[in-house]
Amino acid sequence: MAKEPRPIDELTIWDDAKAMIAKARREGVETVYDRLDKQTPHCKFCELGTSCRNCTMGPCRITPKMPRGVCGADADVVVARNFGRFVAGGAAAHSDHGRDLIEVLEAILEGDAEGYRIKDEKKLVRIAGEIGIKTQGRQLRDVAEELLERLFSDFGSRGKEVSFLSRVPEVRKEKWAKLGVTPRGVDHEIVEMMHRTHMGVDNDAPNTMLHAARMALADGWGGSMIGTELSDVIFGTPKPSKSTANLAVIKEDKVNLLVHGHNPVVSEMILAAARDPKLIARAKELGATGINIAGLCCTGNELLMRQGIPMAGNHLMTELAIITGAVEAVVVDYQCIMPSLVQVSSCYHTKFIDTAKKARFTGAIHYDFNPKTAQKQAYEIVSLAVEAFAERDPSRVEIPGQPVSIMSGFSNEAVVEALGGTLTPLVDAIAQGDVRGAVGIVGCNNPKIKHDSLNVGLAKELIKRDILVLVTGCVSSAAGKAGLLVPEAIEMAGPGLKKVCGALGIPPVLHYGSCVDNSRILQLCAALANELHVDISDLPVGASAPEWYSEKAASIGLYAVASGIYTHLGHAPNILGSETVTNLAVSGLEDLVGATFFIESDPIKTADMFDARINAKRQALGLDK
Ligand code: XCC
Ligand code: SF4
Repeated sequence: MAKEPRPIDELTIWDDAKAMIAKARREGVETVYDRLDKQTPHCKFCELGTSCRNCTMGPCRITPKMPRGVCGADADVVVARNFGRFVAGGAAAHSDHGRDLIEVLEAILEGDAEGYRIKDEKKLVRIAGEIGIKTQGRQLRDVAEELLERLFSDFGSRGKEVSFLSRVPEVRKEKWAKLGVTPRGVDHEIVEMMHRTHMGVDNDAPNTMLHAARMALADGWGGSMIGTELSDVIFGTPKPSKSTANLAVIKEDKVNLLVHGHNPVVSEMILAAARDPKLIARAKELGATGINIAGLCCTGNELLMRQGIPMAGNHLMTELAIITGAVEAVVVDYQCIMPSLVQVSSCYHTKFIDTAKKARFTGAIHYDFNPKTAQKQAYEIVSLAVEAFAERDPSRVEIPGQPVSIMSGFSNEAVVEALGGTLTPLVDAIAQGDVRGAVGIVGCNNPKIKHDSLNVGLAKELIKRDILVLVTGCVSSAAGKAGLLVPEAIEMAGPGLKKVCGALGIPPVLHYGSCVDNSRILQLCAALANELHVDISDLPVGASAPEWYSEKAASIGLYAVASGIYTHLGHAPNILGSETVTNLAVSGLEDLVGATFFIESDPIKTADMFDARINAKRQALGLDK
């Protein structure tokens, strides 16, 4: 018997989304919500993490009656192995993205990347210096070449620790060394996790979990940090700028091209091509007034941070954006791109174009994008979008609402500049209690959770309590649409935050970038801890992924906790089938790394938890009596 679809009001908090879900239902276009209905109830063993497919003596399911798999693995071992591989997927995704940027830098240095250049030379020299490369009196090229070698070697297995550990407070590094979780090399830790989780290798759940932490640290302080830093070097370090968000950034009178995925290497070129006068002239010939590039997910965040492009939406808006009927092309790189977008595109005139050899979509138009030919390829792709404008069916176009203003571009460099050159004013504001603490709200959407209800609910609740909020990834669009990313949002903040942000002319919720840019938050925490001569776990800070869905989010959560940051998840990962693993995650890690996870699905209660934690940390630092 077919289930009744859930009422639209229960699915999302946004009017633009509701209008498009209704349109999808009218037009018979299947969305993520329809498929979730068909997939539920989910397999209980998989939900608990107690099913194992790691060998062909199984698959096995662990139950009270069958407490061990064929090989003898119990629930703890099976859950830990599954979670370890889950986090490995996330760490690999971020880090492989980071490596792609090293390869672009290499191509630039080899003169093989027309259209790309080193935009922020100062930053290149600065980060080289930070990881111990001699910079004084040397040519930029020599420094860049050595940096390249060092970062490539961060992926290998010969290092004692990844380079950016130079940023970590000494006390933290000592803790990691004592636990044996100092991340050595990105590929090293991921390969070792695959090894450990093979049948008959690591059969002690806490030991597997500690390695998961080590691997996640290799992501946060390695792969992701490299991704962020080199994106800044190549495309420029973000500075605050204004833009707009929601589906109304799609323009009825323009050729609309959406960039989706994570890596700015493709989308930066697309944006440059869209400014080509010949293509604009052709768009006008076909009756459009111009070419509009808008963003989805983290590629969107990358371009919003550096180029100020408008944001069409986050994860759960990606299908709905196409359903407006006004999108000529979706150009994707990799990660978080639902394969369903090919089918949704085929219901309209939308061209779906994939660009990475490692991320192909059956039914898509494929471009084997590479730095050498990027300019020409980008021109061809934008040209495809422009020509598609002629195929648009105006009777099927519906673009809901009005765009909302946002402010973006808060890199640490930009924040330090806004503060007058040092972090001291921020430290003072925290010490005086105007800013009581800070929480990074990060991560995704998940159709099991009312779209953006927790992301927005938690952000609003925290700023009321004078807790500064930093957002990245899909939470940034949510915060933007809720009006939280403009200086005027201080009206929704508590008195202290209102005073500080008001004086600086910044929003109480700062857009800190894409998901790899959570490394910016790590770096900020490390800098604050170093300034105060304490450990990261002593700071009045927290992290949250309220509506997470992805392996990457699990890796982010784990590197945050392992770095000493108290971390909230809106729902539990698939570990509840093991008491050992669950207890370790929600309490046992506190003794080991000075932070834990907590799971809570109510935004007010979540804010209460952060409040209590921040109060305790403030008292321990002697800031409050
Ligand atoms: Fe999650 Fe990363 Fe993806 Fe959005 S895009 S759905 S991982 S928040 Ni970065
Ligand atoms: Fe079953 Fe063990 Fe094989 Fe997993 S590794 S499928 S628990 S026999």
